[in-house]
Parts: sequence; C-alpha cells; structure tokens
Amino acid sequence: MAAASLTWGAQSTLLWYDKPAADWEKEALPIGNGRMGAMVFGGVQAERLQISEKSLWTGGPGAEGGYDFGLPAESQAAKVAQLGKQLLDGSTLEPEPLARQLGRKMRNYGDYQSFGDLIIETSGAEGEVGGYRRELDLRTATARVRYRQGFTGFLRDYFVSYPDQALVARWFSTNAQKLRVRFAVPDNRTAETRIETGKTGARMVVSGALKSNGLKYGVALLMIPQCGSVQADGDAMTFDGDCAIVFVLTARTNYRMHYPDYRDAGADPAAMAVRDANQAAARQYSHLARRHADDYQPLFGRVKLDLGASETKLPTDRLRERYGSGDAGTDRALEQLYFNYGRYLLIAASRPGALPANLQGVWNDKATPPWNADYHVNINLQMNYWPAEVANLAETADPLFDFVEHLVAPGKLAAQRYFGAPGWTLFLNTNAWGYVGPIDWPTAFWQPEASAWLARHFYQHYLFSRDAQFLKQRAWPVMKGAAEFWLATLVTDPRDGTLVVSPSYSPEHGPFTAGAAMSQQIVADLFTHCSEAAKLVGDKALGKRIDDALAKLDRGLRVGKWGQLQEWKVDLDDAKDDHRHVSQLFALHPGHAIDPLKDAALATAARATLDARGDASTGWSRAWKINFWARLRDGDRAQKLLAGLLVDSTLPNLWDTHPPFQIDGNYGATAGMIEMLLQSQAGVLDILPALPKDWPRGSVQGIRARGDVTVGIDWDTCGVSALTLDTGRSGPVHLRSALFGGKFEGGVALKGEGTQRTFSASARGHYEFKRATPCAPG
Ligand code: FUC
Repeated sequence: MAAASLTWGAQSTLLWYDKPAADWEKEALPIGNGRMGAMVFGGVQAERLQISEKSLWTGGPGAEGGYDFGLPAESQAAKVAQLGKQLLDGSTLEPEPLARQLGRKMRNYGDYQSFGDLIIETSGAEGEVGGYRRELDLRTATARVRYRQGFTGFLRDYFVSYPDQALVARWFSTNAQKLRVRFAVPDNRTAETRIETGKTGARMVVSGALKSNGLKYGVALLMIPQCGSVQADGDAMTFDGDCAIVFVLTARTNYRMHYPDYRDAGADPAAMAVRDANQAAARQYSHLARRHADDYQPLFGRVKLDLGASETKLPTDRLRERYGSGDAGTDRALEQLYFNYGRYLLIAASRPGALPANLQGVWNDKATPPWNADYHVNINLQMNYWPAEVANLAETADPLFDFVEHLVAPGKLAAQRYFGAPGWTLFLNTNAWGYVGPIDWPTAFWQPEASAWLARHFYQHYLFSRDAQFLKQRAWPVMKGAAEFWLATLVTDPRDGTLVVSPSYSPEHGPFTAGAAMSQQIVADLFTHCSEAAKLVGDKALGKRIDDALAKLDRGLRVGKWGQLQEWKVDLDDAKDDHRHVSQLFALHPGHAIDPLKDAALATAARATLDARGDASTGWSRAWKINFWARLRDGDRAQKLLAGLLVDSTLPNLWDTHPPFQIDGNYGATAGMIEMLLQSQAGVLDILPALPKDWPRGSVQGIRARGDVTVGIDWDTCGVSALTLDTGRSGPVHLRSALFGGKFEGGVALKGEGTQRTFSASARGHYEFKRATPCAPG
C-alpha cells in the first residue's frame, strides 16, 4: 500500500502541529466514530492513544447502595403545587430553601469513564528527531504523525471506522521498528489480560468489570505486521521488524440503553470486541481505510464554506495565536477550519446506534470528569445538536432521538412523582442511566422545561426533512407527552389571568418566581409546534386543548424598565448582571417567537439585554451569542463573538473551553456561522441575513433550510451573486434576498416583488439564480 499523501495546503481542513501533544485536553487530537473515541498524542518514544467508549459509565443500576433514577419514593406533588401557589402573588423565593425541600442528593449518578490507554513504546531508533508533524485531516477523518529520527522515517495513520466499528492504526517506518505495546486501564475496574500469538499476528484481550456497578467491558487489540512476528511479553506484546504493522482496536460493554435495567443480559463484551476485531482484520488496511473514507466523506463533503482564506504555512496553534492581529486571510483560514472542525466533531461524536454526544462529545480521560461528562439539558445537550440539521448532518441527531425516546419512560415517573401529572419530564441533567430527578445544587436543580426543549429537536427534524412518517411515529409521541405534562401543570396567574409555570426558575440564575421568561417561552414554543403537528397527524382532541391553552398562555415576552427583555415576569433584571445564561432570549434563538423583522420593539429589547450581559463569557455562552446576534441580523456583532470565542475560549487543538473543555461551544458556534448565512425559522429562506463586513466575498454550499431545501450561496462585495436551491419536496418556497432587488436571471417564474419572492418548487428540483449585472466594487 502506498503511504498516505501529506498535503501542506488545505488549511481549512487540516489541523497540524510541529510537536507531539503533551496535554490531553489542550493538544491531543480527537478521532471517533460516534461510539468510540481516541485522543492521539503523537509521541516519539511512546505513543499514547487514550480510548473512550460512550457506554462505559459508573453508577446506575447495579451500583452498591442502589439507584433510583433520581426519584423519591413519595409524591412531592403537593409540596410543588403549594410552592407554586405561594409565588403567584409575584413574590420570590431563594433557591436554597427550595433545594432543601425538593432537591435530592445524587445517588450513584455515576461518571462517564475512560476506557484506557493504548501505549506503544518504541526503541532502537537513534539520533535527532526532525521534520516532525502531527495532523488531523478533516477530509478523511484521519490523524497522522510523521518524523524522521537519524536516517529512519516514520509515518503513522489513525482513524476510527464507523462501518468496521474499530480503531485502525498503521505504523510504517523506512527501517526496522521495535515496539512494545500494552493497554493500561484505570484502577476502578477489574482487568484480566490475555494474549495469543499466531502466524499472522497477535491478539490481546483486556476484560473485566467496573467495581462501581459490575458493568462489563472488553477491549481487543490485534497487531498485524506485514513481516516478522509479534511476541507476548507479560501483559505486553512486542514487535521487531522491518515492515509496516497494523493495529486494530475494538471496545465493547454490556450496556444497553434500556430503562430500567440498562444491561444486555448475557452479552459478553470481550467476545463482542474480539468479533469486531476479527471482522475488521479480515480486510486489508487499504480496504479498511477506503471503507472508512466511503462512509465519512459523503457526510463531511456535503457542506463547503469559503470565506476567502489565504494559504498559510502556520501550524494550527500558531494560526490561532495570530488570529485578530490584522491579517484577514489567515483570520478567515482559522474561521473556515473551525467551522469544518465543528462538523467533523459532530460526525466523530454522534453516529446512529450509540449514545448521543455528551458534554465532551465522546472523549474523556478521567474517572471523575467535570460535571460527570453527562448530559446537561438546560442548554448543553441541545446546543450539541444545533448544527445537525443546518449543517446537513441530520443523521447525527439520530442518537439524540433514541436517547430522548428512552427517557420518556422514567420521565413519566418524574412527572407523576413531582407534579402528579401525566406526560414526561426531567430537570437539569441526565446520564446514561435514565436519571430524571432534580439534584440538590440550588443554583440549577430545577428545570422541568427540559422535556419540551428536547421535544423541539424532533419537530425541527420534521420541519427540515418534511418526513411525515418521522413526525407521526417518532416526533409526535415525544412532543405529545411533553405537552400533556404542561397542560396538566400550568396554573392561572391571578395577576392577569394568564397560564403560567409555577414554580419557575430561569436556568442557573435568580430566584424562584411564577412565569419566568424562559419557562413561558419554552412552553409556548412547544404548544405552537404541537398545534401545527396535531393538525398534521390528525390528533384533533389534543390539538384543541393545546390551542385553548395557547390562547391563555403568558408568552414570556416583556420589555422592562431599562429597555431589556425581562428575564422574569416581575421586572427584576439587573443591568450590571453579566450571567452566562441568557435564557430570556430563548424566543430569539433557538426559538423563533421574536422575529426582528416583524417585532422591532422585542428585537431592540433583546439587543439591550445582550449589550448588558456583554460579549465576554464562557465558551458555550459565546457560541449562543453568535446565534443571537445572527438572528438579530447583526453580522458584525456575531463575528465579534466568534472572534472572542476563537481568542479566549478555544484551546490549541481548537476544542471549546468553558473552561474546562466542553464541546458544546464548538457545535454552537458552527451552527451560529450558518445562522449568519442562512435562516429559515420564519418560513422564508433568508439569504445572508447577517453577513459581517469581514466576510466580503465567499461561498457556502450544501447547507439546509426548513422545507427540505439544500442551499448554495455565492457572494461578493455587491452582495449575493448566485443562489442555488435543491428542493427535496414540491411546494411553495419563499425567499428573501437582496439578489432579487436588482437584475437577476433564474430559470423559474417568481411571484412577488423586490427582495421577497415565492416560487413553486418541484420534488427533486434544482434552481439557480444569478445576478445579471457585473459587480464593480466601489
Ligand atoms: C450548565 C452551565 C455551566 C456548565 C454546565 C455543564 O450548568 O451553566 O456553565 O456548562 O452546564
């Protein structure tokens, strides 16, 4: 097999560095197939590949001391109703006493685990190391390391294959290589290592169970040299030969995402890992690489963004350090790279058949990671999936849908136990074990709006795909359950007769009140979608109840005393508060109840709120603000937020940092960059709604709009020069673009005038519109 080619250009699809990674969080490079992940260090004397697998979690069923999904045995409904009533006079309650009453200590919540480290020690090579290069090629989802030592050249390739469910590595050197290979596991589990050597290679199997909960795991490692043989040496395998060697590593557990047992009874993860490894090893390395590319490239290749980056020879860490220092071409290079990396990271951390992307995607090296590396559902899990539809990667949301569907069963108990209500809900956070109860951290324990917010993703998938079957079979049951919960739980506010959420708490901020803005906005968003969906699926009875409730619902949209959008129904906002959650703007993004083109007063208030909160914040908060400003049609401000994120909240390996590393910011910013170029939440395809002046020329291809439309836009200093639309379904398409304000050509009859036009698309149609006058830049 020919050595993989190494390209020096291609800055926008290549992360590269001129030294090995010293730090897991800041420097190592992530690869993954949604279920398994690895962090590549690229060490010379010793290579470390830190391995993760999504389902390896401590805690949950089987944990010593028991596990109750966060739910108390007795009903809390009377207490909750009483507190809710108490707040209806407009009073406030501090979260601490409420957390003492309603919060619960997490018992055996567990942590997402590292699977272990593949350590490959080298010896024999002598002399200075030169020409070192470590890279992550986003076009092929392959990490590479190359260098020379003395007169020997080394080249190593790594990828995690989705079709073959295996990490594959190939080590090539121009002279003999001497390797010692072991798999190190953390000490919170039992571990037995078995090694078998044969003619064509050797196999190591490490298996055991987590001490915490008995969850079984198994990892299989095959070493397949192209010459010579592999020997066993205690718990290690050694190789000494003048040829390339291929590694295949597979990992499994006996986890099953199934409430309430969460185990695949009878599954033998070690045997499963061996099966995976043998199946993969039945193919040549080149064949495995091709299957990986054939799987990955059609996903990654769907979208192309060109912001006018210049070619640069700077390694990625220096490219980032230089960002903002006045060279527009290299600034654009980093932005393009960051955008492509966000799409890459979503494919690498979320593929069908596994758990969704958690706070760290799929990558974790700790036994007790920050926030358990769990699923926070008061923004973070949702943000992870913001790019899925718009970046044309809808398949990556499948794990989210599976996960949320499985939460409905425990979520029904949460609704009963805490509210005596039908339907389903959960609060701040959840894990691999269907945790649905509140925790005892006063700042953030209460957020029963989480189910409605998650249900939104299902309906959005319908809006983008127009897949009526998905709506009926998957979206509607989840949405309906969330709506039934709120229909039973809303109370009449004696102050104005509206329906409100009470008790209500603005995420991680402020006192308990009745009818906080985000609570009302989320419920309004859910009901609005359910009202539409009820008609589409023919559920008249529920549709009527929802419409009646919507008519009385407080929408949570108020302008307060300093011109801000109020966070609470009572005007409590402090203009000096710079809290990272800007929950009161849910209706601007991800919701769409605030439409700046229709409601200038609310848009102005949203702007006042954002100005007061300021631009500096944690990683994910900055990412959210990119989306907010894009929705406010202020491209320069959105780009300023992106710049701040790249400078202050991005690590050398381009991971988002809260701090610490938290992947939501990568995803949120990627989605935000698309919001700057295309929006469709108001039923109109809005072309370049928030283009910053720093992006005077460019092109984006393959992004998605609601209505099953794939969009391509070219622009220059005169605005849009070409627009292409690929329509999956027949029906009207509404467009807004400055292109239609001037002379243009297009192959279809448009209705309307000026910048707003409509045409009737056919299924699988292709439409092109072009500016008809040359651009003479002034
Ligand atoms: C929410 C945020 C925190 C952090 C955590 C994982 O609670 O408010 O900032 O991102 O999630």
